[in-house]
Amino acid sequence: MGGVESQTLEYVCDKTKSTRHAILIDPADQTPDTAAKRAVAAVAAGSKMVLVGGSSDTDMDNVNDTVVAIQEALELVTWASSQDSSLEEKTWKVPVVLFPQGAAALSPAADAITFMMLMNSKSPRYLIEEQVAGSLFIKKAGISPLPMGYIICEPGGKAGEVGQADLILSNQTERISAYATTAEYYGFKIIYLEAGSGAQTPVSSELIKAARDSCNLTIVVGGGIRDGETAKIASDAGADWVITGNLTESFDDANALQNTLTEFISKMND
Ligand code: 1GP
Repeated sequence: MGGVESQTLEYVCDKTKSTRHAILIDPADQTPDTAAKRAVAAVAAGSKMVLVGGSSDTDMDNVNDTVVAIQEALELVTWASSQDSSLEEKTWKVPVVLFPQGAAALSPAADAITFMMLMNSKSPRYLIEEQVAGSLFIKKAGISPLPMGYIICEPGGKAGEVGQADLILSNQTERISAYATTAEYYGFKIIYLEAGSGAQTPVSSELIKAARDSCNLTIVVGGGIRDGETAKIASDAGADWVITGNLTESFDDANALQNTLTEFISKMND
């Protein structure tokens, strides 16, 4: 792996940072233009990464159009801030990372990809087959792979259904410890504890704590987190990253989204 390729991994796994926020943009739910406006508003609020993906209805076209629109919008504001000494240029330099449904929904314009094994899937397709199918595309495009164990917890939502996950129940702390340890032994750098997009209840703090105590990996938590207080519970339990998808998509007005996310991030790190 070359220097440029590993930069995003170092950035994502930087242990000196307090819990960071990332938004998830689902190309199946919004136009590229809307996605780009939401990404700029989120980064202005302090989000540190933009994930692009979804568990259904994404393909090469809508994923690529969305990634390109977000990259162009962030480049434009970076350029604008470089022309204005009162604005900090580096604030805008956040990675745009694929969070893919599978090998058929990728974009060469992304900085990196969560190269993941859905560890508690019952299907070989999500354990290894999609990864093999996408690997050479990723290599050729020069997208940085972020080695990640993806673990779906109850209620699991669409990701759990599509991925045929044997869900981790909220009190199965020993089981999540075993998955976290396995992820570390496999050499993954990140684990993503997922409750499913739109989940009524997020991943329990018991599960996050048990994972935190079992490994030194970067822990990403998402699914059903809609406010800063809930994000703080995840942060206190040991999450390095908190992801929100639906929260971002509920806003059409970029200023309102920016204000809401600014408050969210401030409460999360309170
Ligand atoms: C889904 O964890 C993410 O993969 C985000 O979930 O849409 O509920 O924020 P929400």
